[in-house]
Amino acid sequence: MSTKLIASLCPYCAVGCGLYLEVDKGIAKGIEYMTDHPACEGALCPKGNALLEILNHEERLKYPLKKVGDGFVRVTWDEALDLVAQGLSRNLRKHGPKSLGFLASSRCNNEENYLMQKMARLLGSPNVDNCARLCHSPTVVGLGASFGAGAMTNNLLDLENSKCIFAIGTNFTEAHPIVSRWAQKAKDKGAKVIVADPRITSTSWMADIHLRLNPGSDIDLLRGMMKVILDEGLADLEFINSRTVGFDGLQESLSDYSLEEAAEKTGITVGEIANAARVYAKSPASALLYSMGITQHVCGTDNVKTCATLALLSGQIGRPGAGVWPMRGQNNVQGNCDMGGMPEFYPGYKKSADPKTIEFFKAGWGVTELPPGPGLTSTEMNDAALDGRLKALYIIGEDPVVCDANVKKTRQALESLDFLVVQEIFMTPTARMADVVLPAAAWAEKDGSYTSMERRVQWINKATEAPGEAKEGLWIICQIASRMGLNLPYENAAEVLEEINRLVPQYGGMTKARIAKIGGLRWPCPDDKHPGTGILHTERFSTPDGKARISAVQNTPAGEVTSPEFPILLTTGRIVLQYNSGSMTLRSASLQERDPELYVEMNPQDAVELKINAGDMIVVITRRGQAEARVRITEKVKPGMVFMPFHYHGTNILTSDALDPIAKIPEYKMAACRIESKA
Ligand SMILES: Nc1nc2c(c(=O)[nH]1)N[C@H]1C(S)=C(S)[C@@H](COP(=O)(O)OP(=O)(O)OC[C@H]3O[C@@H](n4cnc5c(=O)[nH]c(N)nc54)[C@H](O)[C@@H]3O)O[C@H]1N2
Ligand SMILES: Nc1nc2c(c(=O)[nH]1)N[C@H]1C(S)=C(S)[C@@H](COP(=O)(O)OP(=O)(O)OC[C@H]3O[C@@H](n4cnc5c(=O)[nH]c(N)nc54)[C@H](O)[C@@H]3O)O[C@H]1N2
Ligand code: SF4
Ligand SMILES: [Mo]
Repeated sequence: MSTKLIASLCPYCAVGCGLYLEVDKGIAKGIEYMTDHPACEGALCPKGNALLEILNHEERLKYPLKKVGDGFVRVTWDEALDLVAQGLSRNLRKHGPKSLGFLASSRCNNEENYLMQKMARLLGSPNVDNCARLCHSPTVVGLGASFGAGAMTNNLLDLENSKCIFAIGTNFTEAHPIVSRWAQKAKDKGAKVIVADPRITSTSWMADIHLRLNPGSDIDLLRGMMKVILDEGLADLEFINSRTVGFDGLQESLSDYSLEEAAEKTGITVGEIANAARVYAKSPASALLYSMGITQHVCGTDNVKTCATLALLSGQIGRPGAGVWPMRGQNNVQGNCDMGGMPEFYPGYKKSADPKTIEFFKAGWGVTELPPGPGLTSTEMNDAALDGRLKALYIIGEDPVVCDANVKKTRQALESLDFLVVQEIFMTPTARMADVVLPAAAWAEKDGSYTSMERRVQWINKATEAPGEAKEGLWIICQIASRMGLNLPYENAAEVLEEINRLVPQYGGMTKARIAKIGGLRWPCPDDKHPGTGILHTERFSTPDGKARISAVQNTPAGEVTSPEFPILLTTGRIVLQYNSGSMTLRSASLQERDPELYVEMNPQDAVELKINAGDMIVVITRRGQAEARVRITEKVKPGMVFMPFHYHGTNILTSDALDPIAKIPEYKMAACRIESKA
């Protein structure tokens, strides 16, 4: 038998499940479960199980393409790379380095992302961002401000030690299915589960207490819980005194806040809020899990800070089973942010606006000039393209034409660019707009490391051959860089990792040999003897003075509220069998079977009022546009609100691009809409 088993990772979500690929002559023929993988113990969710349908898909991009008229023609790599270098250089010369933008891919490995941001900055552009902008940018800045590190404080296995799991704005049973194993283990050992979500979800089915709050009222809920904790003497004063600052401000801001007010704003009862507060604060170890229901609001950063504050107030952090679990999205979004794929930070979360950072990297990279930040976020790049400040954009593995909020605007922004290059594994709606499309090797076809939501850094080796002439991202970036006169002389990912080890303190001891072992290592891992870190902030927080920041913020109203013209609240999110833009999962026949098209979930009461039947095609209309969807009538959504998954190409025509002023994340979770029968 010539079949080999090669260790790999699932390329979808940030749980970071391991698996073996059965490879024969460079082609993956099957999957073998990796039962000794610490985070997944051999389990995979349906997307992981179906990944070969994608890796071996006939529509994978195989050749470089250039736009001619409305279509594309195949070109050689030489021509494609020359075109890219010319497109970027032309604008650099004419309009300066700030006219260039770069989107790094959280589906790609650390080494590719490190090089992408390095190239951007060596060219003089501070404008590099990634999909964390649409996702956990409030975590990076909000949790970063509260604890000094914007990462999961504990780890997935440690969830088993929790006696209370408070899941707010996360539907982990669908979005991170394998996390359910750890939550279930905790539940089996007696943990109480509290879920705060406006919808009934498969996660809320797991709950002992389901707080079905009004969308956008999380700060009111959390403040209500804090009020109970303070009034009933459940605050951990010893912890507060020794390890935090800002408590007085919180006390003062809650002094005239009442539970009745919290109940009115959230739509849940005083009794439910008090009960949840008691269970959370009294349990010997409480985990607070949160995700997009918290971050994707105009008050996303404040939401995150308030979650952090609840944990601090109750002393529910820094111990086994007690901490804050931001449920990061993409397989390498944690790593992309760690590698400096954000305009606010150089690698290792060194602030781009700090002159010391610039000096550090000038020395580290051996150059005399580097652009200070913060540069443009991805959401700001759209505005900059529209008003002529941004002229050229290099996108690796992102599909903003499907995934941005208010995609009509994104389309116009991309149309107004002088030059767009997209590096992809499939022809996406975004790639279709490009001047040049570069075919990339997918995860199994290249070496490199990925950092999961629990800070777990795992190296995988190339297992299979890329289709046609598709190339590794590392090679492509270095080729473009050298054509633009930069010196990025890396032969392979291992060399890039060595530089990361030198310049990113959290990754100091993450050598290839160590992280290639099954399960890798969790950062911080400062040197090559360090065993990695399972739980952060056990003794001190990562802030300069070692203390956490308690914040006292009030709720802000949504960017868009319902009106007689748009009387229904539209919220959007995920379903288990589809993934983000669907560029991969919509191509998988087995995943496509259950939910083949865009649908909208509506409460029976609204359906009666609007004279709509299950299965009807209807039109959902917002201030930005309209989309057709098939109706599903269900109690899962409350009256007056509808839910649409965003994996199909209509939803984001509708969504609101109102931004959180700090993190610049759009408010995907709240738009006002109207529903009409299809004429
Ligand atoms: N199957 C699948 N898995 C995925 C993805 C995918 O596309 N498909 N994407 C990955 C990515 S990139 C990410 S970021 C994660 C995201 O994972 P999640 O954040 O868990 O996913 P969402 O469905 O966007 O939102 C979570 C929940 O927030 C609730 N919610 C909405 N508004 C509010 C609110 O105002 N308050 C509260 N408390 N809750 C609210 C929604 O009803 C929803 O159930 O998933 C990752 N995993
Ligand atoms: N309405 C609504 N919209 C949302 C959200 C929501 O909750 N509601 N959530 C937002 C969130 S949290 C996120 S993270 C974004 C996600 O937005 P995107 O990051 O744009 O979504 P993906 O589909 O993950 O896009 C990744 C692309 O990378 C490609 N790819 C995969 N592997 C590789 C590789 O190895 N190399 C290269 N070059 N390409 C590769 C895939 O084909 C895919 O097209 O969507 C956001 N949009
Ligand atoms: S939970 Fe996430 S990483 Fe694990 S198999 Fe499913 S999609 Fe892949
Ligand atoms: Mo995400």
